[in-house]
Order: sequence, then C-alpha cells, then structure tokens
Amino acid sequence: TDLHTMGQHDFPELKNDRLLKAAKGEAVDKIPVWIMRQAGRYLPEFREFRSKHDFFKICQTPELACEITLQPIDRFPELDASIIFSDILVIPQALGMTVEMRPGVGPVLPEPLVSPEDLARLKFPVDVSKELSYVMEAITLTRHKLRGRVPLIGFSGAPWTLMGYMIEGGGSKTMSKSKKWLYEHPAESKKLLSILTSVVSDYLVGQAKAGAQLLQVFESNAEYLGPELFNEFALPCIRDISEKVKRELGDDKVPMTIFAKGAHYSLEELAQSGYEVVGIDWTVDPSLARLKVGSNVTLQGNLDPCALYADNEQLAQRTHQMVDKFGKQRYIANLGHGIYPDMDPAKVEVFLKAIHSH
Ligand code: 1CP
Repeated sequence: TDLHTMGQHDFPELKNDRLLKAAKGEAVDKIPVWIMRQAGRYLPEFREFRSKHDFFKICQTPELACEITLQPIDRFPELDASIIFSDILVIPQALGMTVEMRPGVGPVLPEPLVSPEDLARLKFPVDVSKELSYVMEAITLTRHKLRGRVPLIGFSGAPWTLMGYMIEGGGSKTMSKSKKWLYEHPAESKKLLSILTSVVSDYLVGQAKAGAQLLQVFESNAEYLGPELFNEFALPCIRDISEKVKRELGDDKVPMTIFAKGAHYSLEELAQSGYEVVGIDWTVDPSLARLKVGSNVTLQGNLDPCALYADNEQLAQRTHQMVDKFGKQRYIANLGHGIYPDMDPAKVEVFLKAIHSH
C-alpha cells in the first residue's frame, strides 16, 4: 500500500469517543482511561518483539510501530485510547543528532550540545513532513488498523524536556548541565527553545493531519525547574505550541493535552495555556488541582504508578478514592506517570476495571 496516498478522510468510524468527549468537557457514560507508556516493556509480547527489532527501527517502520501500538489495545478491551508508538527523542534525531537506545540504560545522545556554538550543528530548518514522515505514516496506518475501536493519540516532547536530553546526552538526576545553560546563556537557551518550539509545532500539526485525534505534549522534565525558570523558559514555548498548532489546523483542530510532570507550581498558568486537558502527576491532590485549574479544562491522571504493586483490593480501593476526588466530569483517568517495566499486566486490568466500574 502507498501510505502517502492512503485517504485521510476515509478512516473507520470511531466507536468509542469517551476520551474525546471528556477532553471537550462533554458528558460521558464511563470515565475514559488509558495509561502512559501502555505499550512497553511490562508487556511480555513487547519484550518478545523487542528482542527481534532495534528500538528506533520499530519507530521508523510504520507496520512495526502500528503493531506495538495495538498490543495493549488487543490485550485490554477496557482501554479508551491508543497512543502511537514512538519516542520524544525522534525530534533531536530530525535535527541531526544521534540518539541510541541502550538496553538497561535508556536513551543516549553520544554527541550532546556542550556550548552555544554547538547550535550550529543542528540541521534547522527541518522539513518535518519529510524527516518524520515515518511517524505520520505509522499514524495513518494505525488509524485504519484500529478499526475505530478507540481514538489515537499523537505526542511530542516539549521544548525544555527535549533541550534537557540534547544537552545532558541522556537522562539526568539533576539536569544541571541544561539548567546551567538557562543561567549562563539565557539568550542562546531561548534560541534553542524557539527552534524546538517551531519543530514540535510542525510535528504535531503533521500528526493531526495524518490522523491523530488528540495531541499530548510531554514536559517530563518540568520537575527540575521552579516557577521562575519554568515561567521564563518552558511555559512560553508550551503556549506558543498550542497557539501555532490550533492556528495551522484551523477547522481540523484536535484537543490537546499538556502533561508537565512536577509542575504543581504552575497549574494555574498551564490551565490557561491553550490546552483542553492538563495532566497531573501523583504528587498533586486532585481536589487541589481542580481548585487551581478551574472548571474550563479537563484533568488527567494521576494514580501513583507504584500503586500497581499493591494487592488487587488495595489497588481498586485507591483507584476509587482517586476517582471520588476528581469526579466524573472533565476527567480522564491515567497514572501519574508512565508504567514501569517490572509491573504486572494483570494489575493494569484491575486498574482499568476499577475506573469503569466506578
Ligand atoms: O505506549 C506508550 O506510551 C509508548 C510510547 C512512548 C512514549 C509516549 C515511548 C516508548 N516513549 C514515550 C515518551 C517518552 N520518552 C517520554 C515522555 C514520557 C515520560 O515522561 O515517561 C520520555 C521522557 C522519553 C525518553 C525515554 N525513552 C526514556 C526516559 C529516560 C530517562 O531516564 O529520562 C526511556 C527509558 C525511553 C525508552 C523507551 N521509550 C519507549 C519505550 C517502550 C522505551 C523502552 C526502550 C526499550 O524498549 O528498550
């Protein structure tokens, strides 16, 4: 099949629209639920598949990315959404940086940005529809293969989080090298952030045009900033992205989610940054979050992922307590961060059923 010419307007009809309804603030029959990192190493079928294929090879091959995206959907009929299998680090790759996925270590960028002169190494502007066409093709293919069972979420890392990986060369306990840039080279940091804002915006627009029905922006490294650095460096990019994406999509806009992990200090601002949904991590009390964001956005979250280590009864009870605090309106259930590789898929089922039976 020629994926480029696959019709974008003849997708199978959506049979489960709870997620989209909740995102738009409409009433739902049951609370929609999905799980961050729902396709991944906690699933034996993923580990089996992964032993045969390189991580980024899977991301770059639409048929393989589609197959992995569908694994949790086939296994858990209670899931109300799928999320395209990819990684936030495809953006540094599109900018010309090498990213390797090392087993047991995670992502490694062997040639990180060290000083502002290194910005010249980035290949910018980027033609995202060309460099990341494989993601768009994976999305279009997956929309067909889902057969309308659940909506498909597209995603991107947010600029500050991507900047962190590009400077640290991988994950970091402190983000001190990238925070050093913010203090030592604020103008050059803003230059890098604006490059990323532009690429991320184009990338999200491309995903929606390819068939993504909701777009989530992961600001996973917000927890390293406080309100001052976040408001000066990260938040303006987050705002620009929602504005650009919505402007470019026009009548074809899709709901958007901002998940800024650890940004409890900025919930009021995030609620006004142009996103329909604000994701919260498990350190935030749901009732307090609702007070802070007001009634015009949908909240998403936020069970402590480690609650999946509890026995079934305790897990169901804690899940019900969480739902009681969020309420049924303008709410999408999820964990407060991604599921961990050593978690038991059976617990996922307990969690999903506890949400739907509430
Ligand atoms: O179903 C899904 O959600 C899978 C798709 C997905 C997503 C949404 C993957 C696959 N990665 C991501 C996003 C992502 N990647 C984020 C944002 C979400 C979050 O905060 O968890 C981040 C920070 C990354 C970067 C990344 N990629 C890490 C974290 C490293 C660190 O220490 O900071 C890791 C471990 C990866 C690898 C990765 N990405 C995805 C999978 C399944 C894996 C495991 C790799 C493997 O199979 O070896």
